[in-house]
Amino acid sequence: MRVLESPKKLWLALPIALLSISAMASVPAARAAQQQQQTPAPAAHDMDHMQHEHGGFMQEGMHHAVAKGIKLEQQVDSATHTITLREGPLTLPGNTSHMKMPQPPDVFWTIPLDAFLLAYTPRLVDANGSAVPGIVLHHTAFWNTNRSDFLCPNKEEHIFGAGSELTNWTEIPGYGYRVQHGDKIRIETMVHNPTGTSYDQVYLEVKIPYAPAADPTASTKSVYPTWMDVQSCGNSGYDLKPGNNQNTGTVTVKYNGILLGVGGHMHDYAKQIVLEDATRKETVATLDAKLDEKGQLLSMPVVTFFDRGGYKFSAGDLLRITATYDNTTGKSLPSGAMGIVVGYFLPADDSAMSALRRKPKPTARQVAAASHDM
Ligand SMILES: [Cu+2]
Repeated sequence: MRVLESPKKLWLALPIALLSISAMASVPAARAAQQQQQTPAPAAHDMDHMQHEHGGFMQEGMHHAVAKGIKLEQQVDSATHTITLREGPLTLPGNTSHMKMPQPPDVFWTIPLDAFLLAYTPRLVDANGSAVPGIVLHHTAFWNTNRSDFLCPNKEEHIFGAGSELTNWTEIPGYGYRVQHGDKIRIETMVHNPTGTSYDQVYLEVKIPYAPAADPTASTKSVYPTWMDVQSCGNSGYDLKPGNNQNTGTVTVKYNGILLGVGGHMHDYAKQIVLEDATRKETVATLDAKLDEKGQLLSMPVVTFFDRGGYKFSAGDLLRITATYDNTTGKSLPSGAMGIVVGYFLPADDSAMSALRRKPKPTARQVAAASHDM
């Protein structure tokens, strides 16, 4: 087992670690962690009402003003096999919390071709193309609305996420995430600006290299992002009481396959997250948070299972996730915590995963017609 340190708010540090291993390098590109205080979100009961709609993450149900004029554009470069997405423009006045900031509405990316998505490189730029600091990105999350998550079918398939660290989901040679022409990817982005500098006309740009699925020379294997959450299949955010907090969730794997490796996603005051295969009575990984002296999260480790050919999951295995926090603020922190072990799953039989494709929803007109018939 191999343990690597990775940056804070790591939506998936794993690809970095996997790449560094495949490149035979022993030290990942550790990044200077950003000292961003997590802004407590509103109480969980405020967040319930839209969650079941589309398996939301942390944004839905909060009473944000909606930013106007936000568009998503995509550029497909078929010579280099790269898609560039641009979401914006965003106006970000200084010293504005995520609750006060008008937030972009969800935008939808229509997949232009049958392909494997290989990597994601996010960055923030202004209208002149100059870099804007990542600290203004609270998070962005990509969800495939045409597929169900393999661990939590009540949710859309969560395929990518990034926070202020602008984590680069590096390509893992030989692996990719298969999409079909016309798939609709919902992009949920939340911004804030804890700095004293205002930014205008900001765009979130994500570069996504792809491999066309029709390429007969390609031998890309499908991997599935795996979000093992202490909240089981519910909304990921939860409250912290003052002092010690230990929360446990479970989820059942319904497919045979292997886990290639895991990273962790937690917030400030985190101590540890543990993934167990309760059926096998084995600890899969123990990830200890690294904090600064104020309790702010600096990094979570990444563990890979290459040396043993992946960690084997059997259909029916019950996974248990346990997150511990020590909230030293003396106050309760509503929705202040998350505890997610994030990895990549390689199923033994990829065709079994086709069952996760969702049936097309009836259009509004069909719904209206049906209700008139009744
Ligand atoms: Cu989080």
